[in-house]
Amino acid sequence: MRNKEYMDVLPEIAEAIASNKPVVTLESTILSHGMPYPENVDFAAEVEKVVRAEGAIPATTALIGGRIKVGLSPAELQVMCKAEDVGKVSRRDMATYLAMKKDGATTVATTMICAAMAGVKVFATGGIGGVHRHGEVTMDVSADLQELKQTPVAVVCAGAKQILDIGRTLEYLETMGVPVIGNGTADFPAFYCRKSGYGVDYAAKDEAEIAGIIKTKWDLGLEGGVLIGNPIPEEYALDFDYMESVINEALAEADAAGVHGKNITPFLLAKIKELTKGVSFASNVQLAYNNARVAARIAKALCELSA
Ligand code: PSU
Ligand code: MN
Repeated sequence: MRNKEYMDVLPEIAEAIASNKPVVTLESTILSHGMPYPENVDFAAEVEKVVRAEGAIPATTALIGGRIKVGLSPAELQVMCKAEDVGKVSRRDMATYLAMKKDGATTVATTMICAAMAGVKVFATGGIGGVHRHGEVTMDVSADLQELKQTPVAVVCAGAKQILDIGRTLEYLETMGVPVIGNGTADFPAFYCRKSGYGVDYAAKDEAEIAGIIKTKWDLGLEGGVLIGNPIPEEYALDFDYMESVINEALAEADAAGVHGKNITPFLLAKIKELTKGVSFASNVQLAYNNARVAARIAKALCELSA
């Protein structure tokens, strides 16, 4: 494979990977299409600090000027946050964006691909994509789920937003053989809410246990990733029924506007922001910091296990 020819890894990250030091990958779609500018600039800097405070190295990924970037400079982070002419790149878009030298933000699926190519094993995000409501009719199933089946990266998330059919999302992951582990919880979280009403496969007591499961899966030669559901801190959690009403309104607006395909998730995220008048943004930021912290601890524990 010649994928390294397309990739720039920041020296600090390359050195850490080569010497078994903890690295945590972060995605850029959350910046370009999930958060408003300029608030996302502070978030982008702060989430990297959270990873460093735990003794790990942050590696935000993006496609810029025909190159896969693993680790962004402050100027490149700014490009992703401003998001002027920055597309949303999932697995199917990757080759086109690189060949056409278009700038693109990486989704969970694409960030996993970039991480695996670079040799990074742990990734922190906000929420994953999944089976959309009525997905059994529309066949709108995020490529994130297929990626978890095939690409060996552990993804720490706060579950999935109620914009999705969480039950079917978990069914899909079960079929694909993806372990769904709760960090100190038996409930798969629902992003703004600590519980979705659906269980995880195993409620791990801490990051060391999670690292043990990840290592064992890969030692066995089982392909693909591991999904870790890490609930939003109690003090930032929002009411489930309130979010349900907001999301139903957002879904009705999407329906009326005829939005579909790759635009539906960004459309719904923007609507939720608008309808909750920014309350949801504070929660979104805090859950992402919390995921970055836990991902850094898992990355450290994995390094210790393979030392
Ligand atoms: N869900 C969120 N916030 C996000 C996303 C999803 O709560 O920012 C982004 C992630 O990058 C995820 C992508 O990988 O949307 C999924 O998009 P789609 O449903 O089109 O696969
Ligand atoms: Mn989709």
